[in-house]
Amino acid sequence: MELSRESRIFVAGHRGLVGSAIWRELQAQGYPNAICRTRSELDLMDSASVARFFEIAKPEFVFVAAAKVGGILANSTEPAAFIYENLQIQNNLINSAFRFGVKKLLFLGSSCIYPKLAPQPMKEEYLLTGPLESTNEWYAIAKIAGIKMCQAYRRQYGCHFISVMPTNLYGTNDNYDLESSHVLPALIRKFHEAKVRNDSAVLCWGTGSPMRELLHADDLARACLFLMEVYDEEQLINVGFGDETSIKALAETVRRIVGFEGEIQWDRSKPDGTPRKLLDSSRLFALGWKPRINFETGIRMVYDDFLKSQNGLQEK
Ligand code: GFB
Repeated sequence: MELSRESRIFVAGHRGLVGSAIWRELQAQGYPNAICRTRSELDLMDSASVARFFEIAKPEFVFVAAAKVGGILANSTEPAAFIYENLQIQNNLINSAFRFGVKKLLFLGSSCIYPKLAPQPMKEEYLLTGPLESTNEWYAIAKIAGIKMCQAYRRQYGCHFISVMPTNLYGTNDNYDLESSHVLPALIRKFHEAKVRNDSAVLCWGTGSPMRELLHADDLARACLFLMEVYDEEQLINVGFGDETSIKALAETVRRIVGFEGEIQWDRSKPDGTPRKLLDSSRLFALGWKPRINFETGIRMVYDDFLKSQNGLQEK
């Protein structure tokens, strides 16, 4: 079951935040037969194309990092796209992995699969014990279906399919579109542009009181490779940082790192979302894995990347 240097490893979604981090980690660790396909080469929404790809490329290990993702606003305004595209992509990948004898598949979910008011920190067994957060229930239902697909294929066909639940993520190749992004890239862009324009204030969403746990995607990628090697259970497994921050404190940290001197204002017409979602990652930590990138270092890394990519940034 173990990965070898010769293994054919398919990273679905290799251009996204998570997939690109997994791809870089595979390159860094030296897997010459890692496989990727762009959207124009392989439409993951199309089951026949996905099946044909598996038949020909014969991947042995699969990371399911392809998904339609977005922040709190995109999730609440595009419910149909979030549920349909995610179900379609993951069904195609998981079923083809079964049909064409993939040795092991790792499905990536999200911490929003847990009930909105789950006890904190959230343990894996809290799945399906209460109502979901309404802003992202469509995405969460698709991700829960993915977990259940992996469990069902494992039970009925003995497939080695595992599910990994990351906390809120940030890192290289993030989405900086202010309507559809997650909070950290949005804050980096807002504070940077406000500094350049010499604005007196930046408007952030909600009340600033929600708590979020943030993990750098490079840490998640290392965890995914680690779990692909060592984990083979039906139960999903959490991947978090182990600590959380308020959105207000996050905004203040980004303001300091960017060097913006104006004030922070809060737009209370925008949703707060879940009050807290701290993962209990003790099962992962007990296996011997720990994150390496702390919050301050991670935000500095992301701001550096943002500055480097400034010229290519599409204005919205
Ligand atoms: O990261 P985010 O969009 O998603 O928002 P969630 C986190 C918090 O930051 C919310 C606040 O309380 C937002 O109101 N926030 C403040 C902002 N200013 C901004 C801003 O300028 N932009 C954004 N986007 N937020 C997502 C889910 O929930 O978490 C997804 O929608 C997924 O399904 C992801 O599960 C991990 O953390 O609330």
